[in-house]
Amino acid sequence: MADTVLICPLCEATCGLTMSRDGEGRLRFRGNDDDVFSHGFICPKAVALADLHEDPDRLRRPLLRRNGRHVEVEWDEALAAVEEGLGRVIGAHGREAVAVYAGNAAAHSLSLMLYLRTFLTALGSKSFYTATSVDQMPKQVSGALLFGTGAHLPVPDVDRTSWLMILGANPYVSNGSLLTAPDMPGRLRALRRRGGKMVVVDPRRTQTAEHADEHHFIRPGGDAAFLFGMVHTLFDEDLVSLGRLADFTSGVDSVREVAAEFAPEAVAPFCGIDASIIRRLAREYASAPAAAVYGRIGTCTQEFGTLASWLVDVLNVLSGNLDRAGGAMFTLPALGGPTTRGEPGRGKGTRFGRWQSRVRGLGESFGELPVATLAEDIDTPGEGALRALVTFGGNPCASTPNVARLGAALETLDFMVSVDLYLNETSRLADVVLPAPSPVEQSHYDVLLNLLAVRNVARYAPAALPLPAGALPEWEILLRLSAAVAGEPGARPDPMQLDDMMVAVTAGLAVADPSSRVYGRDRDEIIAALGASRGPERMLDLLLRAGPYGDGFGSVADGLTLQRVMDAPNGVDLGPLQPRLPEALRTVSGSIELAPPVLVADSERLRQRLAETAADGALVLIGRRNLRSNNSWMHNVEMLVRGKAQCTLFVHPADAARLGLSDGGQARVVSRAGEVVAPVEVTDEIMPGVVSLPHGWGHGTPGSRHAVAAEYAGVNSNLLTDEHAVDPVSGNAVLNGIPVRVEVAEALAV
Ligand SMILES: Nc1nc2c(c(=O)[nH]1)N[C@H]1C(S)=C(S)[C@@H](COP(=O)(O)OP(=O)(O)OC[C@H]3O[C@@H](n4cnc5c(=O)[nH]c(N)nc54)[C@H](O)[C@@H]3O)O[C@H]1N2
Ligand SMILES: Nc1nc2c(c(=O)[nH]1)N[C@H]1C(S)=C(S)[C@@H](COP(=O)(O)OP(=O)(O)OC[C@H]3O[C@@H](n4cnc5c(=O)[nH]c(N)nc54)[C@H](O)[C@@H]3O)O[C@H]1N2
Ligand code: SF4
Ligand SMILES: [Mo]
Repeated sequence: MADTVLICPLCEATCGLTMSRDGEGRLRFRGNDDDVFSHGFICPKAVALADLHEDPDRLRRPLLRRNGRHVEVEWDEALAAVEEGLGRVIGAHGREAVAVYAGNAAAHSLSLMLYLRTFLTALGSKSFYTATSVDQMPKQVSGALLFGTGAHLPVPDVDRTSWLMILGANPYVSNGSLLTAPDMPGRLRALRRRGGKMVVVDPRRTQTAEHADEHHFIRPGGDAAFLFGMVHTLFDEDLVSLGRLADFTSGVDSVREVAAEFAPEAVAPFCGIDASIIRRLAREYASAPAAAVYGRIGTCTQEFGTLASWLVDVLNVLSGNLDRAGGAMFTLPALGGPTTRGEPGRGKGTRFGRWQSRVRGLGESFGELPVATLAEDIDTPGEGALRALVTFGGNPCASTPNVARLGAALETLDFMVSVDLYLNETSRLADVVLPAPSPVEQSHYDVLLNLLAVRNVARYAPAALPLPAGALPEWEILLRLSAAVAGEPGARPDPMQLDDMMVAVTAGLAVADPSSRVYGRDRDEIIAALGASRGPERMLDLLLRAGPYGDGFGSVADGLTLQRVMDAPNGVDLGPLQPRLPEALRTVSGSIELAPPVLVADSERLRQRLAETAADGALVLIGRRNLRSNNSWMHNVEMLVRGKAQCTLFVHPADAARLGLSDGGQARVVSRAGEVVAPVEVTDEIMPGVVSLPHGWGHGTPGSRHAVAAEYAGVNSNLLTDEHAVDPVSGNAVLNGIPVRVEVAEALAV
């Protein structure tokens, strides 16, 4: 059999793969050397796709809960149960009583990327939650405020930069995030080989830090203060130099005023980095030919998440590095996106807080509510309590703060549906579980991640294996679910007509958009040209052809169509990132609004905290990621979990000595929300006063189907994180810097 080419859907790196069979017929995945973007790079997770595909625990049939047990049923029966169950809740409590949670797979599954919207529209509930609010919501909020585009953010141009500062990210392990770049380790090595410098700021000396020129421990939550110290230095030492950005940037003076309160000498005790180091880094950064500051999970999922995310961009603007080669740049994606639609250089801006969460009153952002409020909006009795939940490709009982409360709340729901590959800690609680096909049975195009890639590329891969009998493609599952909740009982729409409607709406928007390559054309002519075949490919073809490189349905010779992209199985390289400002801006003013009032105001919260330093003996918890893991969901693959235990508590030797903890012994970790007992790993790679536990573990809960994962269960670190702790601007959960007490767990000590 000839090798089949595919694109890895597991993480943001989007590596090209090949699939073949060995002599015994077993699947084998390798890096695709000819891929225009990844050039053969691969990590252990992609090798494990074979085992994931063959995993007997992976769901293949719809499940219905009867007498507390999940039994396999036919699709029609499962979908009828959904229509009845959700219909019952909607009839009694209204549409808002049905909540939706979309997990990480919503950024990786082509079907979810294109069809989740259809389901949300059909359902018509504002009770929508995603993994974004335990992840990058602060970055999206600050991006929307500064540039007018929440989903399309500047990306550090790692391939051309000469000075890169990484805060709260570990791309040697995560392979990059909000930064799509296959082989981040190789790209970072290349940066140093060409004489560039890499600085890592992290409470842990990570694998990435080991490969950096400099690493500085920072106190968890200290980033906004530290970055303010750098901003202050730029003004103080006359190093601000916006270059061409000055023509379309407002608010510089306000930033100068706010930063005046944050001299390096004032922030140093709070963030734990010496003032002299902060000043030196600011000078180095300002004098580098091309430099970028990049922050990720550690700067987002913390107390000052939006401030820190904002200040990353503030630095890139003040130093003139935004929108220049080697700085931080916007992509020009083939499908288009928020920066390619509408009037170039100007937009409507983003309104936040159009509705609020029920109990705590936290505002929505981009149409979703903070998931940290989901449990209380279910378990607080009274008017408006949530009564049903639909989850897509997520595991909130593993990944959101205070999972004990959420799990208990989900057990009280009237009805729950999950679409997933597994019966995990969350879907085990669902009344109906619908199996998404294996990743290798799904076609792929990175609709979202190409917005954030270090190169403009267009790559499509058809499903590597056909769907087995009795399986439904995920887009069809979504259409059938949509039809089950749209309209009224007895008058539901036809699922496939919903697909036609979606294409018609998108085509209508495209012909009305002056920036589109089909502007002014006849909508029905466009729809007819797409053909009648349903599914994601038709939508992809439409978006590609109307997009910035598109053929405009015949108006641009050699423009892209889906067929042209398919004809290049190794991908179409559209070149390195190009400067796009001010045209890519979508703010109301048409300028970079560098000093959004809400962030200037939030700076005061930080200023008031500067006087605080860690009390003697106080400990805070942070997370970490493992190379052979993917959040909560690849632990049922033996080759990824065997060997040295991954779910251990990192403790600094000084703290271990003080607390009487020993390497290999057990520790009890206690927070406001809960407690866990985990094996201790004593290591000086973690900062004193900080302990670290990875998230996504704690398997083997009753009713889940995870034979392997249950053997390597680990503990769920989100038993410790606190649902009350959120970044107030974005509502994002605080998952790092959790105050904890740690003690020897006598009973379990080895
Ligand atoms: N303490 C702590 N908590 C964290 C984090 C942290 O750093 N620390 N990180 C946070 C982050 S960044 C994230 S993104 C979240 C992740 O939070 P979630 O998205 O809730 O969790 P995942 O484990 O990524 O779950 C993904 C699910 O999608 C399923 N899946 C995979 N492919 C498909 C598919 O094609 N279709 C469907 N329908 N399902 C599929 C998998 O089986 C799995 O159950 O966790 C967050 N939680
Ligand atoms: N192998 C693997 N790859 C993955 C995933 C996975 O689970 N496993 N998950 C994927 C997902 S969903 C995402 S979002 C990305 C995330 O990608 P990254 O952000 O690169 O991932 P992390 O390894 O969580 O890195 C966060 C870092 O922040 C540090 N940190 C914690 N608190 C603070 C703080 O207050 N300040 C600073 N400066 N640093 C802090 C931690 O020590 C850690 O090193 O990874 C993706 N890739
Ligand atoms: S780095 Fe990510 S995209 Fe690349 S092979 Fe590994 S899991 Fe797949
Ligand atoms: Mo994430």
